[in-house]
Amino acid sequence: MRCRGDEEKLSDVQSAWLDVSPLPFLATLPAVSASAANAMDAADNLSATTTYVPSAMDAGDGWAQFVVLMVTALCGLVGMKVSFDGEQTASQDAISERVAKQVAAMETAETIPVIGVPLGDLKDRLAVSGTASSLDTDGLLRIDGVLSPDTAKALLAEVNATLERELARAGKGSLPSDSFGNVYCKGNRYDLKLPLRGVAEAALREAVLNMGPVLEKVAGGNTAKLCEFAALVSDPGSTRQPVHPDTNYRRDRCVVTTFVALQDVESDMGPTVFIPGSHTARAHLAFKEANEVGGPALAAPNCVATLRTGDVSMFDSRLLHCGGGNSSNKRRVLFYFSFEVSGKENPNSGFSSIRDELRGTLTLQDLRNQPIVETVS
Ligand SMILES: O=C(O)CCC(=O)C(=O)O
Repeated sequence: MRCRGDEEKLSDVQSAWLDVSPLPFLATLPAVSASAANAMDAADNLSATTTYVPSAMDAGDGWAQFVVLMVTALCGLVGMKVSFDGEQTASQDAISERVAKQVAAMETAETIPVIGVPLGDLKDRLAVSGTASSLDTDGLLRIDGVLSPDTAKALLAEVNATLERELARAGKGSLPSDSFGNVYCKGNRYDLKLPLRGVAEAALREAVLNMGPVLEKVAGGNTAKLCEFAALVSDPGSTRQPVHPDTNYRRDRCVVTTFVALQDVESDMGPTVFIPGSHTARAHLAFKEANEVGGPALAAPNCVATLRTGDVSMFDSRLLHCGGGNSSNKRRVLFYFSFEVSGKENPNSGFSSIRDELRGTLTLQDLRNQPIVETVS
């Protein structure tokens, strides 16, 4: 997902570097080192008053000078790689340290339940308004039974198969950004962008149809645009993320995100931790003032979103939250989608987790109106 952490920015740079990795050239070095030495000698012999003009490639020392240039470039690149590796380790260490301090700061905070509204209750207009207003006050709401067990099961199988295929496609290289989003604490954790077809499309339409009236209220009407469509996969051993908002503070809500459990999320599977009410200016200020590792924002009551299959946590993207560490032996998969609130600017619209061909193309209206193209059997 989400707010790009330092760790992610570094790994992006590193991936870019790996794309131009010089290592294959190293194998050819012994063969060219003699010419390089000759070229260096030649360079030493240049008089101080001589203006240096590179030789043509077909001149006697043209190739040798080329080799000198390559060696110099290689040394630079190897230096950069060593430096990036060091910086990335330092960044991961810094994140782990931040998480440890946050956990300590939250140790005495009360954990409160989020009461789920059963989907069936939302047939009533007043219930819709009441549920939607939790997003104003708490930045968080829960609706139970949004996806049918069959749809959730079929989508889980589809996500697992797509992830396997995409990881095989990436091989040993970095994960391609056309199918993976940024996520804090990678390694056993993936943000997999989904194509809008088959089971994934059917599941999106089913969820949007079921929650339509609430979504319409919280996202400023049916013109709200789909801006994220992906799955968060946390495998056993994935570590707790730092508490963060997905959008830095701004006065108005601009994005609403829905996490849907594709299997039961039990307490040892690293449920999402939310701090209700932390979407406000006061909470963001307190969070920043305490360097994001202490203070009243983290000491406030929090919710641990254990869910049953098909249940939903919906939250304002300014809300402070984090994915927990998965200490179980089960994979945790959340299907998720976000809508930009109509008329509000989404600062992350250029890089949020949605496949490029879908970015900015679908409204809530489109998804509520059009028929489900492929039903889940
Ligand atoms: O995994 C989760 O429960 C939440 C993930 C999250 O907040 C993030 O990746 O930004």
